[in-house]
Amino acid sequence: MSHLSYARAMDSFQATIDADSRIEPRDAMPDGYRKTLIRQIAQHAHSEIIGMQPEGNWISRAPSLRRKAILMAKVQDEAGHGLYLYAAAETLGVDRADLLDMLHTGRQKYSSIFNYPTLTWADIGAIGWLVDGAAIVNQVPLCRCSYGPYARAMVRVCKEESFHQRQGFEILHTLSTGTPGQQAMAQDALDRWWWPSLMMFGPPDASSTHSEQSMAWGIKRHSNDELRQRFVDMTVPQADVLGLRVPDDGLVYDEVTGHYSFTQPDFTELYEVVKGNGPCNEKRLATRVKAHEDGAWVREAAAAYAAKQMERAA
Ligand code: FAQ
Repeated sequence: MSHLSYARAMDSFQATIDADSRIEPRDAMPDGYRKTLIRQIAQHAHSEIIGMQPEGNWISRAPSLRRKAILMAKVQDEAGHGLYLYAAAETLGVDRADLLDMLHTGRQKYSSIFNYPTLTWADIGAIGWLVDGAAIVNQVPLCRCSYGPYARAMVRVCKEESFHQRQGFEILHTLSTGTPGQQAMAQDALDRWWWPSLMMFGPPDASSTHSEQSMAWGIKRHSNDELRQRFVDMTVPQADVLGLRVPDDGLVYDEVTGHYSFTQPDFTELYEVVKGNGPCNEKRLATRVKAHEDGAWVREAAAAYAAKQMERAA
């Protein structure tokens, strides 16, 4: 592309962003915009499929057939979200096999939250309520992301996350209105999942390397701290309904602003988990790599079948 046509293409990109319209796969876009989207969408897709593990671990131990059926459907939804997201990333010119390879070799990240263990059944409630709750707060604005395929994928994902959040709340509601032992189990799950859930929103704004540029490009619509605040404001009243105590002595509701002030999570823990030093990082990655290797014959069979079909059609 000549200098002049490149400059025109970039003007057209900027005009689309300024008009708050959508960029589509065939539109010209700056390299940085493409790279940022590939990074974020891939990390998001990886999170969805790694995120199947902490809950999948409880499918065989769910306390009733009804709970088992619901949990299986939820975990299956997460796999589906991964597929929509890998498909959205592929519209940017990358191959999902390469993205998976980057996940498996630690060159691309996935969400810190999935490196914590699910110790009791109440953790399944806490994941649905808090983790899917945080995912909704983060992802609803992504439905307005400037990149069309990502924004459209988010619409369906958010609808499903909404069901997931309610099922988690309902599990905890059952436990928190149950026996003293069940109530204690629900409280313990909230105590352990509260801080990692706040970390899901990423580093504080002052340390967020990508936020400013991503917001200028309309990829992110709100900063990490804005979304973290929104999550706290939404979740604390729900904890009250459950009769559970959010484990933060610094939590105060401000009548004037209409927001809660709250204690920030320990961000050194977030950085450590992201570096690979969380309680389950090694296990999650090893399980994922094994699943990929065990599934090689399925990919090979599908490719052989497709080749045979093409040969016949020719
Ligand atoms: N974990 O400059 P920023 C789900 C990295 S929901 C790991 O602020 P950015 C549903 C970040 O990549 C979870 N890494 O970055 C579900 C960057 O690293 P890099 C997935 C983190 O991108 C529920 C560096 O730190 N959701 O799966 C984390 O502007 C239940 C600097 O940070 C999404 O991915 C973290 N928590 O903002 C599934 C949503 N935070 O690449 C199963 C889409 C930050 O420079 C069960 N993503 N980092 O080396 C986003 O909205 C953004 O990417 C943020 C980070 C907000 C996560």
